[in-house]
Amino acid sequence: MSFDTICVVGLGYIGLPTAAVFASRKMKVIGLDVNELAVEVINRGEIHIIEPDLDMVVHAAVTEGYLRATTKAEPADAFLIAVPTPFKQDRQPDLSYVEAAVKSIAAVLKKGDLVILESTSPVGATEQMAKWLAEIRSDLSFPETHGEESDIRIAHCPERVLPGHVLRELVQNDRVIGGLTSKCSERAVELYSIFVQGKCVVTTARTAEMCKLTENSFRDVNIAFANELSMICDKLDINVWELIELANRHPRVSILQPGPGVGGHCIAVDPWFIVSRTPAEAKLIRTAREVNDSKPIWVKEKVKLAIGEFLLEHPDTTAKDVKVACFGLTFKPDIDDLRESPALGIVKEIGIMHSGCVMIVEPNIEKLPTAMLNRFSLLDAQVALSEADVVVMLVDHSSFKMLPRLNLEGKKIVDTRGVWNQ
Ligand code: SAJ
Repeated sequence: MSFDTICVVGLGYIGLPTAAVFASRKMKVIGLDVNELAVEVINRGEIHIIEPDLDMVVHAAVTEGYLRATTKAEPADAFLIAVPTPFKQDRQPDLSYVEAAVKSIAAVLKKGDLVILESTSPVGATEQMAKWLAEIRSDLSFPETHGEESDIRIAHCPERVLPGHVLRELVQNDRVIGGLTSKCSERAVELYSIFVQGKCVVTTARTAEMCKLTENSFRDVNIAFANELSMICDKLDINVWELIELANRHPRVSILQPGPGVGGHCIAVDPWFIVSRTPAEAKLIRTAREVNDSKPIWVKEKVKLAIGEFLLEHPDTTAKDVKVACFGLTFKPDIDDLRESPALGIVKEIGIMHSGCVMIVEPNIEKLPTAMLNRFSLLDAQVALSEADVVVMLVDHSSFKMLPRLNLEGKKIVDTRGVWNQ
């Protein structure tokens, strides 16, 4: 049985591109979201998030009539849940958005439907999702009680796309598909085969959940290693960028790059889902999180030292006169996303710690968040460089790498990304 209508619940950074890609394959797609504004924007053929080329794909999908957004659940043959899964204050996973999403579709479910959890989730979340549905729809049977004969098929298929490359990676990446039964997996493979060119690899739901958490924890641990090296090298007066470049010449060594800390919505969150389930065992994963979380504080201290050194070298100057220029606010290079950005946190801290002028250079945004307007000014790179006494490099945007080094002479430099490492 093929799919007639697909419903994507949650039209954010994952849900909207996924909905648009299904629609681009001429599938009838309903996008369900609680955000009325987002629904309105999408139904105009526009987008409310930033992702290269997504505007064109959504525009085509909406104008051709394949994609429609709504705030009210409608019947479909497959439901993909792509809502946020943050953690709570105590770093325990917060599944309240998944619960709300599942409850919003429960009433329209019918025999034969497939429900997929795409959101990154702690181990056991897919089983929990099935339980929530079963509690509401006791007239339907679910895999936990009816196995392969269940009315509703349930699977976990974590998204794995890299922000900035979502449309390409959605199609090309392999997918890990963990059904609660084999038939659940088979049905989910059928669904993703509509657009996925990579392999759809089948496993259990728990393994699929752990697989996604493992991928992001692997990256977090490796970035923590690089960040720890950067702090060690700073103490030992060694250029960490040169060190990594040299060590990576070994055929079996591939160290990642240090930075101001780890940002984004996934890598700084997902490892805690493992720690929360197995706190006694997940020692390395927890420590890596702590190392990466401590890096912005270390950077702030470096800036404080740099300001102090500048003052020592310029005895006639007071702290109020020292101008600091911060390069980059986003959570990684060449994007415009400020959410969970260590650079943003560091800049705000500098604004509190330092009494003088703090300039910001961020070529990927047009204006600063309103709350920052009073304290900071957004300037062109050349202007900020010529004015600054202390230069803080926080994000290695491509355009920053082209800045002439000559302009740095006489300035104190804190380079967290190795852009000026020579
Ligand atoms: N970072 C470093 N040094 C590095 C690499 C990254 O400091 O060498 C920093 C970045 O600057 C950024 C943070 O880590 O602040 C995360 O950036 P990222 O590019 O590593 O990852 P995300 O958060 O954009 O996307 C990750 C990806 N996961 C992996 O690469 C294992 C993506 O494939 C996932 O789909 C995504 O998380 C997600 O949604 O889970």
